[in-house]
Amino acid sequence: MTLKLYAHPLSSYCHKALIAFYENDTPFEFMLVGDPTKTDPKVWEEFKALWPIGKFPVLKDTARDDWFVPEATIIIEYLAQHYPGKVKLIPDDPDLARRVRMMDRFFDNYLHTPMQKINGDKIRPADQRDPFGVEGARKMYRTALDMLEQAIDGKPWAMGDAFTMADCAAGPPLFYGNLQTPFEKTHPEAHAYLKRLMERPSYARALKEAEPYFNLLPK
Ligand SMILES: N[C@@H](CCC(=O)N[C@@H](CS)C(=O)NCC(=O)O)C(=O)O
Repeated sequence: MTLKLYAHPLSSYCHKALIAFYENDTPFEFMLVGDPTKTDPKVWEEFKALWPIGKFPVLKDTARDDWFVPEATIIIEYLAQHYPGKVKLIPDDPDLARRVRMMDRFFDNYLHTPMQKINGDKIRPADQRDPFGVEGARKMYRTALDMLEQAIDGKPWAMGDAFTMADCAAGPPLFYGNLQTPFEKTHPEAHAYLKRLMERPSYARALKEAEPYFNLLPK
């Protein structure tokens, strides 16, 4: 297989990249990392050599001199450029593309980062928790959700009728954020959007693959 994706099925940023793969049925090999009991040590070494930062997903393209591509957004950009499919996750129009990238940053920075902070704090030892940081993360998540509630305004997807990279970015932090603090009652539009995302076959598939690992989620 030409494309190798170093990823874990439970990881929210891997979901973002997986949605892009599944939207266009792009073939790839899933290289499991991040599970000490199941990760092949050779795969882990390969992954750490590629990207010592140690965060997944990371893509390796063996058809292009083993180019490696870290960061979910950049992986989606790479697929759009080198392995385009029927669903154009980055529009051709430069202004539309810039708006998609802006929404991608919005979802990553103001929903995804706070969601990770809140979850990450739960698995810290009790004496190393960061209530001040978590409080800030909750406020940021809530502000971004308020903005999304207004912005989505009955649109099927973040940018309107077209499903784009912005929707790949939106699904995971909304899904995990809603598990932390359900928002169906407080943010019905954002919740209906999450439901559409979860029913979309690409994200439904990524979630199905994550199911066996849900027991590992911090309570
Ligand atoms: N900026 C990265 C973030 C990736 C990230 O945070 N990945 C998490 C999983 S969702 C991870 O690798 N966690 C493992 C670790 O930090 O050791 C991206 O956009 O892909």
